[in-house]
Amino acid sequence: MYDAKPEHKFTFGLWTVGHVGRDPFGEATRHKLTAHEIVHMLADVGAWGVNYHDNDLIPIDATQGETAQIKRDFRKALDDTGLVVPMATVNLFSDPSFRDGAFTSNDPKVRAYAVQKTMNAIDLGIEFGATTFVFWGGREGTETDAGKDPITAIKRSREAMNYLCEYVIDQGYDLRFALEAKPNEPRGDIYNATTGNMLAFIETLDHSDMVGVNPEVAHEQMAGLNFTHHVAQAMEADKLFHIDLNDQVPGRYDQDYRFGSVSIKSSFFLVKLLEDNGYDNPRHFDAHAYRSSNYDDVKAFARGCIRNYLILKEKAAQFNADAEIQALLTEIDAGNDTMGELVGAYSAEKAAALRAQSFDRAALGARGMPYERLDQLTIELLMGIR
Ligand code: GLT
Ligand code: MN
Ligand code: MN
Repeated sequence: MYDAKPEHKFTFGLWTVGHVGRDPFGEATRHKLTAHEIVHMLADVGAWGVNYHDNDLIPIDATQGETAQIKRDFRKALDDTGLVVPMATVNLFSDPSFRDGAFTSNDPKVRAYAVQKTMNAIDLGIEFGATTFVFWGGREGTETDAGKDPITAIKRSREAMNYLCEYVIDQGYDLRFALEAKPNEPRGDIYNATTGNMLAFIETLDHSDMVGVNPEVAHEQMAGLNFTHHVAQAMEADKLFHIDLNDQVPGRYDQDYRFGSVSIKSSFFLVKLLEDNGYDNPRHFDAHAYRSSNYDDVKAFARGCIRNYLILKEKAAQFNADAEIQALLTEIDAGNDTMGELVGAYSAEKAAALRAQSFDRAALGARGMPYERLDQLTIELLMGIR
């Protein structure tokens, strides 16, 4: 019951189960695992794939010899376990050279280094089969707007993305980009703070067709926003290339909790949205275990992410099959197409007919809306008594 299958496309990053528990106030509480060990742990919990930043796999100062050895070990772990690498990304936030941004830095040398590092990270992703490349610009922002012009920042981001799209096309790679928004942390404020910002930005790119989004639950919830609505906008625009699943108490620092562990109801509506609409890209858990966990408990964490998704998927199917719930939905839905002669696609005739129409405002305002009943049924279903 609730076991992962390849078609679920459950993935974890090396940095997720490999998180050593370091936080701004304290040192590591777990020893560092090798990529090889992480891949085996992920295979044990039933994951389909593993993702990485360039420097999760290859330390930034590794020699050529070390790099070759790491790649051999990683390849062997993938071969031994059957795990795939669907996504890769680049670390443009840890090194002090990126302390004031990478693509949006005021220093042209830093911007050039960031683009070079990304080209190398793209090559490293392609080498292990990645077809999606994520951009999370953790340092692309400010603590004070005195020193950076936000309009210039948008232009610099665009220039970098256009360059890198051309690079991918030039190399003949089969790779799409997925942009990940976050409102703040580690910067005071991060540019393109929400998935909606990213969607608007993408439309201004030269190759917008190859660029989509990678929304993360915690990042919209940190800002107190409805994550499901953001994901819906991305899906409707055919831009949901990837998704970072985790959980988060709104208004806090980025907690990256186990998926489904905090906000059961909104996680349910998210899973329902994804499943009802045939989402078929990776389901990536970008989360990490509590700092108090040892590696046995980290495994429990990873299994919990998977189980919670699959339990909520089952609940979504139950919701769709529940006669009482469906009857209420039919009652609520007053018919989408019944005013088609007045609205829908505009024509001068329709506008004239609409103007001539009179509406019974009192009747419209008095129509019953049994959302309390519907929500209570949803809650009872989620609490397991339906
Ligand atoms: C980092 C961040 C995540 C991003 C990762 C990809 S790194 O852990 O908090 O949200 O998805 O760069
Ligand atoms: Mn993320
Ligand atoms: Mn996060």
